[in-house]
Amino acid sequence: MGLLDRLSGLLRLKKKEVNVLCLGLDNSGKTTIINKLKPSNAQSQDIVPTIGFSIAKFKSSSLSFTVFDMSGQGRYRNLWEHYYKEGQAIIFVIDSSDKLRMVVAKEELDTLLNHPDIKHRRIPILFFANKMDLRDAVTSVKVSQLLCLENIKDKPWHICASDAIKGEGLQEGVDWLQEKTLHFCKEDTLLEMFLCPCVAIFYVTFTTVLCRSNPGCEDVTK
Ligand SMILES: Nc1nc2c(ncn2[C@@H]2O[C@H](COP(=O)(O)OP(=O)(O)OP(=O)(O)O)[C@@H](O)[C@H]2O)c(=O)[nH]1
Ligand SMILES: [Mg+2]
Repeated sequence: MGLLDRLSGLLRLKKKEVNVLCLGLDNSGKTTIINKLKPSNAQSQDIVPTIGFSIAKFKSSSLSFTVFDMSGQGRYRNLWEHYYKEGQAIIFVIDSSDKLRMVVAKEELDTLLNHPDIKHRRIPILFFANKMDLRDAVTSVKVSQLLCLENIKDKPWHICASDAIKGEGLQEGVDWLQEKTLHFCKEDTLLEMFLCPCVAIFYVTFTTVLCRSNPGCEDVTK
């Protein structure tokens, strides 16, 4: 990110950008959810299974999200870890009606949580217990129990029941994600607000001292 971008971010002229990883088994509804979060004129009418991954963008009131929509198919899941370092937040989607594969979803979640690029970070994780409209769907409380979410102690997490086709439950999730991500951005901003003047003072002092010790030099700070 360039200096101008950072300055406009600090002055709130531009929405802060956040990279989000969207993970979960194939057919859980990741792409449908992300599509629904885009403005209606940017939404696609035709959702097809994701090959590899795709990048999408959507905005909330204060943030601009860049989403890495990863394919959940078994043969592509080994791609996920290559993007863990980039991610500042995670959306993990579960098909609440797919009881048979809930154990596979839990295995993938456990592998994610134990990965060295994720394990020691307080990265926020938003879970969507999706497909709530289907008759076989279990409640979000049950999904939470089946995935043992209460064992996640070192990361902020939240689970929302959703119906991605109708768009129900998505806004609640994005509001939570925004609040948690802004919390981390504020820490960054405070650091930047402290560091920027320090770097400027150091630069001026350093160039002044350098010029004084070199009589032929024009004082660049004037
Ligand atoms: N009934 C119902 N169907 C849904 C819901 N969300 C998604 N679907 C359907 O589930 C299917 C898979 O949705 P996708 O969004 O492609 O799933 P995905 O998780 O992106 O799948 P991969 O890209 O293969 O990893 C599509 O037919 C969607 O229409 C939902 O909340 N309710
Ligand atoms: Mg997809």
